[in-house]
Amino acid sequence: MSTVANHASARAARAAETRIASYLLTEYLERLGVDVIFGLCGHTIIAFLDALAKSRIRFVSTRHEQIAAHAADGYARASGKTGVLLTHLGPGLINAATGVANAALDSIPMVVIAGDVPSHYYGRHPHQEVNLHQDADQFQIFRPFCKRVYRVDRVEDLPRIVERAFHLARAGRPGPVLVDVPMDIFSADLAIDAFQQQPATMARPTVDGATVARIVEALASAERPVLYAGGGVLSSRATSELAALAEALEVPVAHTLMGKGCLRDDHPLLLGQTGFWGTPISNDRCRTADLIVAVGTRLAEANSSSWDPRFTFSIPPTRLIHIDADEAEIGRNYPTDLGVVADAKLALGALSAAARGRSHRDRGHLRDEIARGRKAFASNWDHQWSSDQYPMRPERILAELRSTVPEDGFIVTDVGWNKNGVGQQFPITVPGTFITPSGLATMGFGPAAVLGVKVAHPDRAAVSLIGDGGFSANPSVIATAMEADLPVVWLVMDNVGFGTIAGLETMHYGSSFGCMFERCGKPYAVDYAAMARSFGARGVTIESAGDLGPALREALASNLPTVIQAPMENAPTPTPGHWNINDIFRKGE
Ligand SMILES: Cc1ncc(C[n+]2csc(CCOP(=O)(O)OP(=O)(O)O)c2C)c(N)n1
Repeated sequence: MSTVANHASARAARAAETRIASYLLTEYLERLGVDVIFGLCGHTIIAFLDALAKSRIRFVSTRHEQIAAHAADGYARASGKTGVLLTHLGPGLINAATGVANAALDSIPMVVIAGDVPSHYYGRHPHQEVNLHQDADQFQIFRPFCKRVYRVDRVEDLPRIVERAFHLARAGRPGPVLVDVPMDIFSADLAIDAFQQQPATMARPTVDGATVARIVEALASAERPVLYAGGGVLSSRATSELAALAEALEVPVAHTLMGKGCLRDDHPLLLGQTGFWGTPISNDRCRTADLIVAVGTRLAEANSSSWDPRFTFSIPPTRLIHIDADEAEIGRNYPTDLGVVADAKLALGALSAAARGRSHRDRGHLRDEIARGRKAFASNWDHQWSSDQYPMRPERILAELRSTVPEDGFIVTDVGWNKNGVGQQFPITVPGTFITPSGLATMGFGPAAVLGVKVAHPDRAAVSLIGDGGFSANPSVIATAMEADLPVVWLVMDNVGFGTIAGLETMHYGSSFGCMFERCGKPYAVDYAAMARSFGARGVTIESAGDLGPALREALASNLPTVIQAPMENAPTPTPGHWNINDIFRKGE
């Protein structure tokens, strides 16, 4: 036989050779560098689970799909990789929706693989399908918050769709992509070489030389410029470029909640967070700036004091230059002098290189003003760092956390005093160590996301700082931490209620109806520490303020997941900015 004929027959033999799609899929995921998948089983995905069991990929099984989604989200934030989530259809998919939407609104790359009803039951409304008014359409539930929702109708499409999903999750502005797989497709035969194409290596968009020169000139000649950093600065790992630019032109840096950690907390040019839960010096400097260069931010409501020009940003007359990966964000809330679609790291790198050694306008006593402004605000609460009060002051809880968790340890918050207080008052010195839900602000994020953070960095401390409301929303995180052997710490700030909302209701209506935990008219306290012990984990109840430091040290040194329950006064976080909801509430008879 000729060589040509030999090759042709070998090709034909290969084409005829098939394997079950699930096995080819897990091998492809391995080649993409996926090392962990978070999820929860169901009959639609056990064929894939069988393949997963035979692969090198770790599977972290949770007791609720929202937990799996937040854990995949936390893993993506801490590792810089794409988080992967596996869910069953119907109830599983819907349970996951909150977690996936949370990741979407914080621009976290994620691929969701969901099982679906068998493709041959199209239109017959089989078991657990969400149908009634549409046929075979349940994957559309994810449409408003996913970059793409794919349903795989033929097994031959699976390789191309999975490749597209991993490409799109990271390209441009990152976010989740859904791959919905009818369960028969997982078990169908597919040519062994079907999974060929890898997602393209992407060069990220940068800024052209003329625009770089224009921005640097604008910053250097402005009288009161501010650099405003959002989460995009951290996710693109651009913090050293930001510091270099700020230092070269002596420009102060303000940041969003997601941007916290963009400069070391003790950096003399750091103003702090803006907005409702921001700091006065940051709000004042932004409001009175003649130029703001905003990078990797949506200029979202909470950090912009509901866009009310009296509090955080007054644009115009302030001129705004906005650099973002997503062109849709530019000009959304403020008239913008110059919009630049670029990767934050490349943009800040180019700007800092052009700014190096360049002269700039005299900044007067800028550093002294910042130091004075920060100190004056801190004097409202820094005396509470050593408060012996019990139930504890929240500030004392932060102080104990800072003195026990290593600088490179992760602080993962939820919503409530924990998020607002840490964003405003907690010193972060290592970029990326503060992880928080910002856009959707989902209660229940913190206790679950910390699991993914620990999977990404098993050798670093990971503490979830949460309220008792957020923690009790889904305490089965303890079971997952035990099963997956993830020695994380949950520090529960226990004020026996949904404290932040109770405070808001009390302020406007003089009552906290529906916000506190009560039984027969009395506070209903739950022993979360005992609950943790019932899972086989460690559980510690703090009985005096002085107990917390040692308890944290022991928890971090132990190799077991630990719940620390710290009874806490429901004291509000200071709100130097504004939130328009406070103008909306009206009290009737
Ligand atoms: C899923 C979800 N439901 C409701 C809310 C509204 N919400 C914001 S803060 C909060 C209270 C959180 O209570 P807790 O976890 O105890 O923290 P605390 O406010 O007491 O510090 C609630 C219910 C939310 N953000 N997410």
